[in-house]
Amino acid sequence: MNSMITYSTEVQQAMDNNQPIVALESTIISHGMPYPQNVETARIVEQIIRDNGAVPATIAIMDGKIKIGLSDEELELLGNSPDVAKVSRRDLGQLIATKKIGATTVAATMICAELAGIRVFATGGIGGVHRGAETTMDISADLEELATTGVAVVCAGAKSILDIGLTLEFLETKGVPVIGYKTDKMPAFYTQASEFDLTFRADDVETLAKVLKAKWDLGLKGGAVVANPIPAEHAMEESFINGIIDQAMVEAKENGIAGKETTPFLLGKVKELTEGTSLVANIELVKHNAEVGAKLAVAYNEL
Ligand code: PSU
Ligand code: MN
Repeated sequence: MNSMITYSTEVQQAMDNNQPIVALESTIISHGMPYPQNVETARIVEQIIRDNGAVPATIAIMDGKIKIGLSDEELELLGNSPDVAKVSRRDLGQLIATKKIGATTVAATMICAELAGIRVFATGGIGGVHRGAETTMDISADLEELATTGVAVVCAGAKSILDIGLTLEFLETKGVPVIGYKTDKMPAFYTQASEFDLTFRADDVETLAKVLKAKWDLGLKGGAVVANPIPAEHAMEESFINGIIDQAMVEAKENGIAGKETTPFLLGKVKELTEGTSLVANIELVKHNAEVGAKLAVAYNEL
């Protein structure tokens, strides 16, 4: 057992009993949503996973260790302290060596989940190719991780703060399956569909589980995106949210925002400009992904 990893009692018991486990990221708590909704959502999401037959494993870096499964106090600490680092693949060694507190992105959560033997991970949205990446070269490390690390990420697609078309091109080049769950189109986070077609659709979690197992049994490295649209009743009006996103992009440029600050800045601006309605949509889609993630983990565990 790797001495840099520690498990909560709940996750350790699930592992000992070969129960299905769903990984959860912590950047969505520290940098993706405001306090206190972030911590409340994290707790609700964990409970949804339990209610659907799996065990939640929220992942973060603390005290020089990768923590798989967090206590209530640890969730609170992540959600309500100003100096939590956003940790992607690049930052993992640094955070462990310096014993600082770090919240894992999709990329870093995938790495930690794979180390722990967890195959299914649920979140809100993945990072991607940013608009204007042809000059900024801002491409999220999440995409490279999906190409490398064997974890399935259940998400509501990618936000249109990103270039969704280029994100899909990048994933195709890297051989990452993007599977539409009950949809033929790539979802766009706040809306159920973007203009982009997917190449495969699954209408039940058993099919999803079989596709993942076949890929991994072939020895193909890398993960997969399970693209699960926001429930219709919580979806936002497309022209409204896209107008807001355009305005947030202008403000990011005016403020000279770059690098790892870009995604948190845009998420915060969108929330501010929509007076919080985007936050409600965000919370609802994460809850839906947790439910599908738990059902997928159960189905995968039974194969
Ligand atoms: N998209 C969201 N909410 C989030 C993130 C993305 O809708 O909280 C976070 C995730 O942790 C994701 C990270 O892995 O932002 C991507 O950041 P970057 O673009 O800097 O790679
Ligand atoms: Mn970036």
